[in-house]
Amino acid sequence: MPPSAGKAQLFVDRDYGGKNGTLDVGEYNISRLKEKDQAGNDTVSSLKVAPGYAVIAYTDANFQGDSKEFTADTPYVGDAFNDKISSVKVRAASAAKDTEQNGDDWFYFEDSSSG
Ligand SMILES: [Ca+2]
Repeated sequence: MPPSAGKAQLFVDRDYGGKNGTLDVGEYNISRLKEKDQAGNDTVSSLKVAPGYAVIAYTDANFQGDSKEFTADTPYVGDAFNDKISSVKVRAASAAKDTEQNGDDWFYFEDSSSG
């Protein structure tokens, strides 16, 4: 199931439960998102990511501390990040790779139908 809106959705409880907030592409300090019915600082336990996008979660504000990239729906973010996420970045998952390839995607194309 994709996020209900936006490109990512953060949930306070495991298995996509409890209060939650949706995010579009961007960089967020979670403390600034703290509103009723949204996921607050140091509360996130699960998250959803729209296909083709990535969430990079940080244990501290301003994208500091430990970080982990999530590129798929995650029913539990893991002990290292549970109730510790304080800032997140949401971006297209292919953005970094596209930059590295510098427009040379053509040469990586393979026709799988030819065996
Ligand atoms: Ca939680």
